[in-house]
Amino acid sequence: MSGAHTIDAPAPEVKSRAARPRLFKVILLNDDFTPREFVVGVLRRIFRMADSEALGVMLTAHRRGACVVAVFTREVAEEKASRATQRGADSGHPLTFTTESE
Ligand code: TYC
Repeated sequence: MSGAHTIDAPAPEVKSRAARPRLFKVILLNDDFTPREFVVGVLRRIFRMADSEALGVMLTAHRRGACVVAVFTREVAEEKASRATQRGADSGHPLTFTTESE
């Protein structure tokens, strides 16, 4: 109880949530239609990857069905996944990026 001479400590769970925000993975999904070079271009532009890194991520998604691209705070992950997916849609490709809580 709070009185004139006591100060309540913040609840521990509130404190740790603020210090370590939840992280979200951006995941690239394979499809049968988007050209490989287009996928590499999107990874380079939106996720600022080097060519070799983008090629590796694209090939992993192509072979295994999906690949983790990067990890961000929720807001950044959702914004990047949405922009990257929209790039494909703008060019008529079904390219899809999703997000998932870590
Ligand atoms: N599978 C696509 C093709 O053969 C290339 C591709 C790779 C598409 C990865 C999406 O996430 C992807 N043209």
